[in-house]
Amino acid sequence: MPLPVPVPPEGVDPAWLPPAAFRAVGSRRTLIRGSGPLVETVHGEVDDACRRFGGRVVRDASDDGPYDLVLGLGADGPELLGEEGFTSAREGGTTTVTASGGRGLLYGLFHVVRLGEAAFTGGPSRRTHHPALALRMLDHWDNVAVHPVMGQVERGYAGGSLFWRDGRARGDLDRVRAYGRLLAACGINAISVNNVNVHATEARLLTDRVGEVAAVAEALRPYGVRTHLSVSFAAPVLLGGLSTADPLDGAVRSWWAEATRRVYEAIPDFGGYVVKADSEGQPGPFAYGRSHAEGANLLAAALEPFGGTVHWRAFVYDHRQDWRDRTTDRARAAYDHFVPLDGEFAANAVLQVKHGPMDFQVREPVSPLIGAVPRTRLAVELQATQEYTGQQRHVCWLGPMWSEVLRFRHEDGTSVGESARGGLVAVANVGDDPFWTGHPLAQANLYTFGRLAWQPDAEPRAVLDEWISLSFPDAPTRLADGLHAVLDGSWRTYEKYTAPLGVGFMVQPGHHYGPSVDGYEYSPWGTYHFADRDGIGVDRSVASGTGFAGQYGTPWAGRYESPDTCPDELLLFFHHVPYGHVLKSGKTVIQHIYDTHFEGVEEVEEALSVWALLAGLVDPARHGRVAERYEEQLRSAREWRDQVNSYFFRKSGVPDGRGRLIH
Ligand code: GCW
Repeated sequence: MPLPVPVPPEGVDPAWLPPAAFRAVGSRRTLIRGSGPLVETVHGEVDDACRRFGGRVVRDASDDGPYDLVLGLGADGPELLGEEGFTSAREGGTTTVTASGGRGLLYGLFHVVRLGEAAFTGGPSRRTHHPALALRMLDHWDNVAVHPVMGQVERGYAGGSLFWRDGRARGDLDRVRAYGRLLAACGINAISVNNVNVHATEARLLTDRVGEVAAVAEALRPYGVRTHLSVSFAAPVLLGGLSTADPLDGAVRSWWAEATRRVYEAIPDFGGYVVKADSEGQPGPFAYGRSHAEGANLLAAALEPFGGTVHWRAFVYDHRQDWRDRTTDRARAAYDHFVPLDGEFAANAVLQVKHGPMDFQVREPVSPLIGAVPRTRLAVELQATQEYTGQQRHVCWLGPMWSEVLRFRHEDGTSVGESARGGLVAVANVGDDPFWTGHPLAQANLYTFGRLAWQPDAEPRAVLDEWISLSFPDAPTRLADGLHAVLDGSWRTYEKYTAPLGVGFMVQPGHHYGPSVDGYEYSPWGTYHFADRDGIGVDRSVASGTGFAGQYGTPWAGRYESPDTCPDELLLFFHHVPYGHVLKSGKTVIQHIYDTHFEGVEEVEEALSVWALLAGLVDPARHGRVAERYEEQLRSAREWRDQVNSYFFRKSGVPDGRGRLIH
């Protein structure tokens, strides 16, 4: 029986799957071959499209066509295709998608949907598609119970959670089903459903409340999305009443084995655990004098009989640092903790590393840990939720940043995308907001993440084109151009009016929105810029600084070591330089700060007026929401400009070379 297409509740935005995106498929004759749950999903999709657009769908034909589209499970080189790959071919007027697994067929259907009419034209062709990375995952930092400081979703800017409200499962699974469908359409195949900071209520999802997770898993399964759970390393103590959570303790091992067996009883295709241990106050193996490999392997052993994976986060650093202590450098921490453990992790343990060494700033170098653990399965973690990039009140399309990260090559020539054998993960940016992502244009980040996880070397602008043509199926060129105009450069614009040259932070402490140049300067978090009257930046060189630059191989260690060879955009991440230091651009650091801050605001003004001209081409609700957020972005960008420029003018006493007003 074809599975009916999930209908999101009234008023919820269709995002990149509006009915019109299915016109090309829905107006044709389609044959579907094969059986299995995901084939029913595919059938349901095509059926729904045909009802709208007048086409016809036949299952396992006795009737012999001709067909415009054949979607089938089959032995078309399945050994090459795996569970998720597919071939697409065109021959004699028929487009054929063949996959050896249900997920592959589903991805093949969405491939045809993306191509639209183009899928049904042109001469003979044949292409094989498979994802570069087997795991393409979103981590939800959703709390089950509302946290007094962090709310329902930690660092969430899109309303409440899709799964939980006020301490319990929300139950409206139609929305979750519709979510799974959106995820499948951009290639995402896994999510974790709760915050990595596991509080008391959330901890119980592992045991007596696992049924609530099972319900979410069931809603997502028809779209090929597997469910994972964040767990507390202290669960044996918190939930099992044991006196220890020591990973080498026999009772602890049995407790995890039994708890995990029960999870699989409830969720047979459960993906595994995500763990934040010994990080920002979460419990971990250090309390027992054990290593993080011993900690991770404990959970890996419990998951192994069922084919599950533990995602062990590498975000381990001293968050109670004394700002006076110049010997501790937070940027070094992940590498220092985990490189010595390379080779010690179980085969089903994945080390999940943030893409930069600090914490999702608008500009950071690539984490040196990513290139330094060849014997460890590694996942790279990005942040789609815009904690430090405007909190979904500012437009900041992260495609170009992520693409730079994924294409970066460490010494052995392997790109970050290739190193991420354990998958690509993003912290989710969605919630129960009618537009899913708070800012309607932030949907582009979610879509882009999925597509880059499928193909890390994809051209981000081409991905944006896909997002535009799916989300706005009848877009005139003027709309597509306008969307590119406001999105393409938005990350660089955001960078211009916020913290300069890779120095990071300068945000208001706690909630991290808006400027506060010294907000974290004397805090315990290890995030300092060291500005004084003469200069700014963090000396992370080997010669005179913290030695962080030496964690890279060739050529990066050498390049980052000297201010003469360090790329401008990372200069203040690696060096403390005088305000008069001349950048490769030919400008002094201080003049660069002034210029970029003025430019950043001008670019927001420009984007705002481009957006205004698109009224009438975008539906009024969406247009209005974006217009409203632009007003706030502009207000905030001006605040950033004026605070940053005034701060550095007052510190340095150097006037703006162009004589503009600085307060
Ligand atoms: O970026 C920081 C956030 C925390 C988050 C932490 C992490 C979930 O400010 O809110 O905690 O990173 O990645 O664990």
